[in-house]
Amino acid sequence: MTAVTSTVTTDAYEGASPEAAFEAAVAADERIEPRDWMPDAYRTTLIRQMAQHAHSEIIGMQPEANWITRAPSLRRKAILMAKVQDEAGHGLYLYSAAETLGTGRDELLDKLHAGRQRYSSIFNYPTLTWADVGAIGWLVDGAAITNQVPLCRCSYGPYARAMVRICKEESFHQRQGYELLLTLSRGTAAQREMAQDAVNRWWWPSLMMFGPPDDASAHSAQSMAWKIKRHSNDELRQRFVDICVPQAETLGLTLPDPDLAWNEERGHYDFGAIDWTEFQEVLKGNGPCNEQRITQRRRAHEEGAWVREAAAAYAAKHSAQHTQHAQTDGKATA
Ligand code: BYC
Repeated sequence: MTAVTSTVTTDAYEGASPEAAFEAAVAADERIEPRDWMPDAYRTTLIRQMAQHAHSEIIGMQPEANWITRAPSLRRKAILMAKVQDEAGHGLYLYSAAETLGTGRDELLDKLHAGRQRYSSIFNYPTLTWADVGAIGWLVDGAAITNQVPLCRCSYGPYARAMVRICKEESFHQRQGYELLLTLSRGTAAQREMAQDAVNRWWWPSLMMFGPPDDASAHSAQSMAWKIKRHSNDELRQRFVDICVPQAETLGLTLPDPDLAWNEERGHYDFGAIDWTEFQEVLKGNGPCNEQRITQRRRAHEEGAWVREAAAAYAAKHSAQHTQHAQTDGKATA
């Protein structure tokens, strides 16, 4: 990964018009910071992508949380709880990063709950067995890392910096999923079958996580020109397939695609056609779990209202005490 070496803001381009300073900073691989001038469409695109990303992190807690009470050992339970908590943390980093663009967290959550902002298609699939926790770690977190490592070089500073920490944690998540599947695949025949079944169900939806094919990707060209995205959806999808095939071999599991074959000429694995109709249906809200996920999210938000109120009351009390102490100290020194 080539690091973005400088965090020089557009202030460095004194004398240039704001537009020219922005273009020059992007061209020079510098980061755009919250107080820098940026085109409205750049801001809107970032809010759209970062909000979708943040929503994915918190909705993504649901399919895995489904297995916390049924984890097969204390060790597995502790690992899974830590992972699900990490996802909540990722959501918080990303909502905070989105707030630097002038949009409040409440507003973003309202849009999610009203169905006006998306979350990743992948979280609309059910976790039917314990092996799904492994398949999510290996494939879903693996796909997420492939997509997110280049986002550490995103032109928008707060998003790029949030991604550095998220990627470190995702890397641990991916490994725990791989290790879980390895244990199952080396276990009894029933465990092995369960691992294979989970991989069969999660493979294609994981490939869809990268978004529509390049020729149908509405935002890619502009996002790449702005260096928000560094690679196209198809490039990253191909990278992911190339990484997964040898890993599946080590696991002793197969990937459910008869067309998967090494292409010497391209230096990549060829793979079969993705069912984009299924993807579009999931995006329209017709996936197996869309209704369940959003209903649960709305309920969690409503049931958490007292926590937000208590936190706000506590903060107000502390701020009042702080002001009172400052006034008392002022009088004492007068
Ligand atoms: N699902 O022009 P395109 C995680 C939409 S969570 C739903 O290619 P773009 C984890 C897209 O929004 C990790 N919608 O878009 C958490 C657009 O619709 P709108 C989640 C999708 O933005 C817990 C339309 O299709 N990762 O790892 O240039 C537990 C056209 O697409 C999807 C991120 O969010 C999809 N899969 O590229 C475990 C990564 N794909 O908005 C794990 C950050 C596309 O015009 N996001 N759409 O109505 C990105 O990198 C980019 O937004 C995408 C799409 C590559 C996803």
